[in-house]
Amino acid sequence: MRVNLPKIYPITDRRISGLSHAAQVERLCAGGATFIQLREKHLSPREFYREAVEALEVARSHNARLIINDRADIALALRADGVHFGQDDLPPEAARALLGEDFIIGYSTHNIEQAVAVAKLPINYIAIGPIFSTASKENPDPIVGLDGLRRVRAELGESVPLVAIGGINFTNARNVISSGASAIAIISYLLEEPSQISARTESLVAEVLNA
Ligand code: TZP
Ligand code: MG
Repeated sequence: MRVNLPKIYPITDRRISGLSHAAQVERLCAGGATFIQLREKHLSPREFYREAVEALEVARSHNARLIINDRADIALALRADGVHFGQDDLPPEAARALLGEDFIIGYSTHNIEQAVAVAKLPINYIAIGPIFSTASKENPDPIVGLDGLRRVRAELGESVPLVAIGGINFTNARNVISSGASAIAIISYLLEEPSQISARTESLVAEVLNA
């Protein structure tokens, strides 16, 4: 399991930002993001594909990597950099067979048992959350907390790329990283003020640089 993750991993949301995926990627990259996930829960696959083509062009122009949430078919059709699955999506083994060895596959988990169970699968990083309470996900799982994150890190060992998600912002970011996260995935803190997306990204990248 290997992928070189930057510490900041923004995730797009059209409803929170009021912007297209491409416009969000543009603002996030302008602030220094280099690894971004497109997350789309409402558009049809065809509409999402169209938006993702544009977003990928923007990402490529900034040398940023782009991960597609939920949809291996769209990720493959686009030749994106990777795909991110939850517990109800395509099994990672099936996705690996479809996508090949070079695709990044990330997998969301919500407790220590799930995180340990998926560590043997052909994936590149494990996500764990929600660390804190979040309004960006429908029906979120119980809060994992920083203690839970520390326990997951201790169980997995130091070498597993571990992404923390859920309720992370400027104020708690350093604590999340010092509790064992390789990277922090963020939706609302970066997107809720559309005019501040680049500025918030830039200050967060600086905040965690030496965390
Ligand atoms: N999975 C666990 S929490 C979450 C997802 C997709 C939402 C994170 O959004 P925010 O706004 O950074 O709390
Ligand atoms: Mg999913």
